[in-house]
Amino acid sequence: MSEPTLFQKIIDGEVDADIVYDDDHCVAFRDINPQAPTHILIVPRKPIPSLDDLQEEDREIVGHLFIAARNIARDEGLRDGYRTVINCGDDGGQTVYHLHLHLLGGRRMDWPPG
Ligand code: D5M
Repeated sequence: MSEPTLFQKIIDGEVDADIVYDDDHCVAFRDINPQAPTHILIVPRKPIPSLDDLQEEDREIVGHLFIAARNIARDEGLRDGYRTVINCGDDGGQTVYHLHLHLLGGRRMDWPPG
């Protein structure tokens, strides 16, 4: 068995995090290095390494992550909009290989991203 990722340890309660939401399918916590006034990571409990590893059977999980993001954005009061991001692989800027959706808000976002 491979070593559990940092996010798996957060899900399992072995590493502390500022958890803002959790349910049967996902856990959401504040990013330790926030890139916006609100920066939350929404992580499926299933340890899917990256977007590139998604299987057909994961359709519902992915939809669930986005519905959770919408609900958390409302709870965080992001009335003027927000951004969701999934980094995939080295060129995509992924550093933790447990799929996660970034929810960023509270400031105006630039485009294109860096
Ligand atoms: O995003 C990985 C993100 O994970 C990055 O924005 C920092 C964040 N991070 C790293 N360690 C922690 C802990 N311990 N708590 C909360 N957030 C953390 P990626 O898309 O893989 O680059």
